[in-house]
Amino acid sequence: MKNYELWYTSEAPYGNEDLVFFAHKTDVPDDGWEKWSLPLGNGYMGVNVFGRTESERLQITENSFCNPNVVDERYPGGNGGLMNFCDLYIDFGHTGVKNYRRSLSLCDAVANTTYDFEGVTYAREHFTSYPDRVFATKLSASRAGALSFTVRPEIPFVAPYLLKEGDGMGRTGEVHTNGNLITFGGELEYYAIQYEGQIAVLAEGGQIISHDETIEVKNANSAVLLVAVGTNYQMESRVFMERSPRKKLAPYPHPHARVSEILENAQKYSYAELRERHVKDYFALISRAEVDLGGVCPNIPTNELIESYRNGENERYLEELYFTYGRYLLISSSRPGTYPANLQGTWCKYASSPWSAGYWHNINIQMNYWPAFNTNLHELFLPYIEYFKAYKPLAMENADQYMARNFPEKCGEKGENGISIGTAAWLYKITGAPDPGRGHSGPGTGAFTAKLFADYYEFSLDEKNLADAVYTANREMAVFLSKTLEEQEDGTLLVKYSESPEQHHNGAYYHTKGCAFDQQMVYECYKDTVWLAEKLGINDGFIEELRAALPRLDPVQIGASGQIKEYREEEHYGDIGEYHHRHISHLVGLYPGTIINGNNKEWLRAAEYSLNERGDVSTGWSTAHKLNAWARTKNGGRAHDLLRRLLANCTLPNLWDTHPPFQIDGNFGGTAGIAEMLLQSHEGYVHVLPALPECWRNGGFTGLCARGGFDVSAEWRGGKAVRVSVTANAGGTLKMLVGEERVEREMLAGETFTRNF
Ligand code: FUC
Repeated sequence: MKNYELWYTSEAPYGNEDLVFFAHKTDVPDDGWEKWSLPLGNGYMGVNVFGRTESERLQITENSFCNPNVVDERYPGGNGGLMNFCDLYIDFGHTGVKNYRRSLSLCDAVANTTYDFEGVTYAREHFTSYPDRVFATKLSASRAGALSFTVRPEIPFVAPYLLKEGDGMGRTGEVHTNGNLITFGGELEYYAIQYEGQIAVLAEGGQIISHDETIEVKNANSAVLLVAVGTNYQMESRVFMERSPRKKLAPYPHPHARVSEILENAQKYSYAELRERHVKDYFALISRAEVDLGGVCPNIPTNELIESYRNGENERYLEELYFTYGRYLLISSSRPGTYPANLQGTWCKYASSPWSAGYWHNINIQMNYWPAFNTNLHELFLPYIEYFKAYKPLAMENADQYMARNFPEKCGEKGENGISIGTAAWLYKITGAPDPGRGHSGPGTGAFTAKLFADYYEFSLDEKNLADAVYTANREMAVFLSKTLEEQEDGTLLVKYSESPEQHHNGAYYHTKGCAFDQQMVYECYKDTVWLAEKLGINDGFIEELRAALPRLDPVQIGASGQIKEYREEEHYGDIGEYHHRHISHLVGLYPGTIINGNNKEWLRAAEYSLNERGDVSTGWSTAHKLNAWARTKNGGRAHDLLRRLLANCTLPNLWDTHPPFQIDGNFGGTAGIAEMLLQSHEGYVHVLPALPECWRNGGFTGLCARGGFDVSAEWRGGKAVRVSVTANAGGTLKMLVGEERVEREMLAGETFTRNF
């Protein structure tokens, strides 16, 4: 692996440091945290490292630490949601330091800060370990006995209420010390979340002095801090089904015992062993896939690297780095046994995060998982599968209620109406499809989610989760959607209450029947359900019904301008809705769906027309969606235009994507998009280098994934593949297109086939 590293010559600055509520429509970022801090994470927690020398700030997030999302007139878009768990300060009092450098290595997921102060070189190293569930920091100094500091956790936002008196969203918190251990914790009132964190301070040489709320280390040679955190949250159905907020977690034990156990277990290892266990675990994932565009690591800090990219320099290296970083961020925020990655991954410094750091289901959560499939990180989707299993009973109840209210004539018995998944969701509740005229995103959002499951299976061939997760998600969604359809006079079946996500017309959300988004998503869901049923040998009346309905969905219509119509009632592009709206919901059949593909050139041309009219100028995630869409049209040049925009305009100095504000979906969508330019497999064959831009003259990749369980590596020169290597994880027929050449081959499970071209 090349040396992929983010690095800087100064610490994360102060700037709106006290920002508590992110007024996300006013673009007032917390400079230090949002733009310059470096994120670590193991799924259990996220840590932002500021690299400061006077007083280091290590800001810790735990994903279940949420208030509800409430609408408050002062903060448009709602307020609440995920909250900062703790700020861990380490006071050194070092000012005016020299030879400063801080970095985050993507090769081993370790952050470092080094500098000279009064003739001594100080070094800090940090990582979050998935196998041992702790955040670890090692502090050292070049001169024996020169290391002195104070560890000072601060529990932010401790107050009897969050927004206004009596709002029920208060927080308690206390810090205690005992020998070399600091314990902090309390309750987040609304859901009665009990939380605790423990910090073990281990010093080599010198003295450890504990005060009421801090621990001082004096004249040590080196020291190690180990941090474990937890809450009493458990991702179980009863949490979603229990209506009373304070009872949701009532049966679950206080996290004290578990946090203590984690910290005790971690202390059985030396720091070097913990580090080794962490690196081994992380490297196994990050090294599975790599993209080499011929980039050469320049000796300039990452913020300058982005600047230079804007001027047309160091482009290939930053693109490779960005690809690797997207995979790094997903590994850091979504591991088996933890929670899914939210809108900000797993990083939140606020009392109230932008869009509550929720799971938003009309594009954002889907985008988070796109790179899991094509960049060889399949198991990182498992947290979402577990989340789905937990919220499913509520999704069924949502479907029952939606049907009873809006389609009484079609409403089945309780539990017979499938599942409904609306846009907004958190670890404590999910919403269903909106009632007629009330929401901004049609019932297709649920199928958009089911698509993740189908993709997960097509890439991973994980038979274990096929029947009760992948198939269930699709079939139950198909059941719900089938009841939302209304038969038209010409026999077409249209979603009766339909919205193209967040599209506006004349200043209001536009409500209609059978918009492209809903029709395409229903189509994809039916198609996937039928295919999965065939895999499982299921062929019942309902599957027959879906087969018969597919040709009547009319999901793609071409309008008078040559566009894919977003609305059936539109004639020319832009007749209805915002011309340059950020969502490209009418093109979900192009990506991540597959119905608009190269087998129907007319549709593909129409999709290109719509993409061009929508324009390239947009927010982070939207740019990433367009990048993937252009890759699917196999236009590498246009796909690269979008990648360039993403990096030049929507990327912060710490390489986080910005909407603005920071949203992680753009990072994930961008990473998936780079892979999509290099390898595709949605047209019944593996297409190697389908959308290679001219500026990627020579290069290679390893370990990208194609549907059917194929891992692919390739090298190209002068824009042409010279060598392709495919491993068939499950065996089967490999059909492949390389340049103009079609290759077909029967393969055994585990077999690797390599060919020069
Ligand atoms: C969708 C988008 C918004 C924002 C929000 C979190 O609703 O339309 O732009 O990204 O998610």
